[in-house]
Parts: sequence; C-alpha cells; structure tokens
Amino acid sequence: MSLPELSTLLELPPPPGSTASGAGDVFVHNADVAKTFQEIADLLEIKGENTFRVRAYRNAARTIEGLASSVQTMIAEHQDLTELPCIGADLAGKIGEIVATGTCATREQLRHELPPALATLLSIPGLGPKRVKLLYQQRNIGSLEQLAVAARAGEIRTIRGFGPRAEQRILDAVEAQLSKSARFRIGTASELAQSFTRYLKAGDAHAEVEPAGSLRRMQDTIGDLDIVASSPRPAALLQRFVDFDGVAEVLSHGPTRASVLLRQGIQVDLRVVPASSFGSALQYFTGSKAHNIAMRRLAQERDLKLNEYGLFSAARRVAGETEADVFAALGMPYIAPELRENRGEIEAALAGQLPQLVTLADLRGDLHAHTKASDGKSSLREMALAAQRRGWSYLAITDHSRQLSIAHGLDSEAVDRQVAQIERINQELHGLTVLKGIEVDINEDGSLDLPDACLRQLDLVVGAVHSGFNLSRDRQTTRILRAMDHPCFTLLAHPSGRLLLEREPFDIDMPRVIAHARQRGCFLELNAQPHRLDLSDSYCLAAKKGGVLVSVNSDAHSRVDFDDLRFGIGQARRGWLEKSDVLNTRGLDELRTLLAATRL
Ligand code: DGT
Ligand code: CA
Ligand code: CA
Repeated sequence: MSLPELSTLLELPPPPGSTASGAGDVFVHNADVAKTFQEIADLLEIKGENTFRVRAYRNAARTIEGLASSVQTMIAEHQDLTELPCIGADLAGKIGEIVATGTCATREQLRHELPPALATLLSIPGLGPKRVKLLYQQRNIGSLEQLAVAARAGEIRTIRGFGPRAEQRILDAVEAQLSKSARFRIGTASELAQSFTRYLKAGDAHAEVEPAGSLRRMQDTIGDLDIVASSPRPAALLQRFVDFDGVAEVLSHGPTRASVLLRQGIQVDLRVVPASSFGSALQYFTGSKAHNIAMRRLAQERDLKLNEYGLFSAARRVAGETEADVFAALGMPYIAPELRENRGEIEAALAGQLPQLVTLADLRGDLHAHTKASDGKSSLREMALAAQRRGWSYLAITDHSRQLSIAHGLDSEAVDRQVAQIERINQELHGLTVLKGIEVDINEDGSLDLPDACLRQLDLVVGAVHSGFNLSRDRQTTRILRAMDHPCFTLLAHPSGRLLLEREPFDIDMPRVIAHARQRGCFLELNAQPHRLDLSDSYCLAAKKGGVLVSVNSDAHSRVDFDDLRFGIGQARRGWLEKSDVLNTRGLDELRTLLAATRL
C-alpha cells in the first residue's frame, strides 16, 4: 500500500458508538456499506437485471443508513444482522465481507463487467440508471469524457427521451464535474514534469527547457503543466515532445507550440521561443495570471510593452533573454516564482522590501518523522543515517501514540524502549542528534493520548488530530487550544487536517489557534507531505504576522520521504516565510532552548 493511501486509511474517523482502539484494521462506516449496496443496485439496474434483486440492495442500503449503531460494532459483538429489516443471510454475509475487506466480490465483478467509469455517469443530475443504460447501449458512452464529447456533438438529443435542453443541462454538469476533478497534487505533477524535462533535454543538447506555470510557483495543486523552451531546432523539439512515450493523445501540434495529454490524465503545454525571448516567455507562462496583468500594467505606466516575446520600448526590445533582465528593466529585483500571485510582491519589490525567502538548504533538521516502531518503513538507524547524510544537526523521531492502533501506535512502555534506543544511537552518531519525540493523538476533549510522565521525558511533543474531524467549529477550536495548554505540548502537526483533493480542512478558527500558539509559546507545523501541505500558504503568512514560528517537517514514513521537504519549503516560500520564521532552521543549541521554553 502506498503512503498516501495508508494515511487516508489511518485518518478515517471511527464509526459512531465505537472506541477507536482495536476495532479491526479499517474503520467502515454504515454509510460506506450503504454506498456499496447502492452502487451494486445502480450497476445491476444499468445492466438490466431483475428489478427485485435491484430493490433488495436499495432496501438494505436504506436499512443500514438508518441504523443507530454501527454494523462494524454489531459484527464485532456477534449480533445477528439478519434480525434487521430487509437483511437476509446473503446480504448479512455481504455486510460482513465489506466490513472485513472494504469492498465485496459482487461489486468488483460488476465493475469488471461494465466500463469502469460507467457508474460515474450517475453523478450527473438527471441521469439515473435507466438513462445511463440507454447512453451505454445506444451510443457506447461509458465515461464522463465520452459523454461530454457526445453532448458537444449534439448526439445526446437524438436518443429517445433526451431533448436539446436535457443535452445542454448534461453538458454543463459534465463540464463542471470534469474541471473540478482535473487537478493534481504537486508531488505527481513535479515528478512528471521532471521526467519530461529530462527527456526533452536529452534529445537536444542546445535546448533550454524549464517547467513554468503553477508548478514553478509551487502551488499545492496543479491544473496542467506548462513547459517553456528555446532551441535552435524548434520543430525537432516539438516533434520529440509529441512522441514522448507517456503521451495518450496529441491535442495540438504547431510550429511553436504543442499540447498533449499524458496517460495519467494531465495535460502538458509546450511553448518554444527564440533564445532572445526565453526569459520573458518564462515570466509570462509562470504567471500567475493576476501577477502578469499587474506587471503588464506597470510596464504600460512606463511606456513599455510586456508580453511573452519581451519587454519593448516602441519596437525596440529592452529585455527578454532572462527573467532577471525583465524585472531589472522594470526597476525591480528578481521576484521568486512562489511570490508571483499579485499579493503585494510587486509593491514590495519596487520598495526594495521583498522577503529573503527560506530555502531548503536553511533547514538544520526535521521535527516530525516515523520509524518501523509505528507505521514507518525504515528503522530508527536508517532514518538517523539518512538525516546525517543530509548534513542535518538533528532529527526528531515522532512515532504515533497508542490510540492510533491501526498505525501500531506506541504505549508508555514502547516509548520508554524507544527512548533507550535513541540514547544508545546518539552515543554512536557524530554530527547528528536524534531528538526524542512523539506524535501524540489529541483526544476529542483536548487531552493527550499518553500519560504526562511519559511525555515529560521527551524533547518534544507533536500533537495531532486523527479523529473527530466533524466536530463543530467551536468544539474543534477549543479542543486544539486545550491540547496546546498541556504543559508538555510543543508543536501542532498538520493543523487544518486537510488532505488535498480528498478531504476538506476541518472547521477550525485558525486565527484563534495562531493567537493562542503565540500566547502559549508553542509552534505550528507546515507538513511537507504533498497530499497535505498543511499549513497552507496563507496561514503560513498569518502565523508569521502573528509571531508564531513554523516548523517545516517531512512527516517522513521512510528515509526517502525527506525529499518531500522541498514541497513544504515551496509552500513556506509562498507564505512569505524567511529563515527566521522557521523553527527548524535553528542550530541544535538554540532549538533546544526554544523547545525547553515550551515546557510549563
Ligand atoms: P493551473 O494550470 O490551473 O494550475 O494554473 P497556471 O497558473 O499554471 O495556469 P495556466 O496553465 O492556465 O497558464 C499558465 C500561465 O500562463 C499562467 O500562470 C499565466 C499565463 N496566462 C494564461 N492565461 C493568461 C491570460 O489570459 N493573461 C495573462 N496575462 N497570462 C495568462
Ligand atoms: Ca498550468
Ligand atoms: Ca496551461
């Protein structure tokens, strides 16, 4: 199982009425079981199966949704599910299967028989199983993309029961849905962009190739990739681009630009310009759009014209070969891509007040990492050696606490054992100090998941929310503030709980959390995992303004995860953070002083 998947599992809240500990491997909600049954019913209906069978699944789904207690708990307590209305032995068996495995063979079989994306058509308002069946049987439409193509071509209105108005409604809904789902995490986008860039350069020794757009600005999610290049042989470079092995479809291919769709579903735009325009093209395609518009206006005020070909005074090009030239010709220093959002960076640049943004090289260590003792994949020694190789002064080991049983969280005795192990390894290591820490669960009432005596022996205590995401804003905020008030609390991990493209942040009064952290003297994390990037850029800025230090942490679950810190640093830079705003840029002695000062 990949790491993002595992952490998604880890963070499913427990079913109502159960305690989080030892409830099995995966928390399965009644709603999950009901949804599985509804999907089976939908697929059976699309297939044209017996209506009684379809109705049996729908009735069972309704029964389960309406239950006061969790079916997972009922099964754990050996209650007889066939006593429930509309649940016979067969369905009871399937509920058991879903609770045990997260899915059931009947659903998997149906998904196998029908086009895998067919059921997604049901998400379009006005399309029930009967109409989806018609679309599939009569036009072989099996996905939202195919539905959009058919609707645009006016094919839907020709099917009996659909008219031009229904067709338009469907098209609007499909387009809204497609644009919503079509973003990618920066981790995925960055990996694709790197391999693409390397590939393009390998075929053309004299080409300059640079990823631009939201990726270069290190935005947390990316819509499409934009690559800017210059080459003595543009046609050959564009040909190589469309010939890339991972290309699923060539969307356009001209003399200076081309667009392709990669198999992963991400679009890549390549723009090839003369070397004399490379800087201005890079500036233009890096964006953001709002930044570009403000820059162009500034140029106009000085009787200059700025576009992707250069900065012009009448017909004369005054800059364009490098980005720095363009900024200089407009009377300002180079603005880092991460700042280019028209959030005051142009004014700051003109006034000579740009922040000196933190860099990856400024980090002296990491304050959030796991080992095999909980759900990590590397041993304590492997993690420490990897940290040492990076030239760091310290690495805090912060495995999960006991409540997170699915992640094999540590109890007091296990923490004691790890503390002894860390003391031994610190005897051997040179240059690197392993700090004793824990990622302790913050309970719903704001208490911490391990006894004070256990926490007190550690160098730092990282508090984290892994359950109870749906508390009201007031309760969630109070919970966090209370946890911060614990005498051993050091650092709040992934403060908003968001999982990018998966789960919204929980409802919390972040300005209050920041103000409280300042008062309490504790710290906030910027978690660098590309599916979290939490704090977000704007809350980083709020923390800076509120006088709270941010720790940019990897949350590494294996030694290769330290590489993710570059995404965290990108987010920190988007939030205008400087070296002095980041806790783990401090040397060991200063860090120890700061950590000790959080103890009450
Ligand atoms: P994304 O792809 O949604 O994550 O965001 P971007 O920023 O990469 O946007 P994209 O791919 O549509 O365009 C790349 C850059 O091209 C964008 O950041 C700025 C520039 N650009 C695109 N459209 C316009 C425009 O209408 N006006 C100006 N001034 N610049 C534009
Ligand atoms: Ca883009
Ligand atoms: Ca684009």
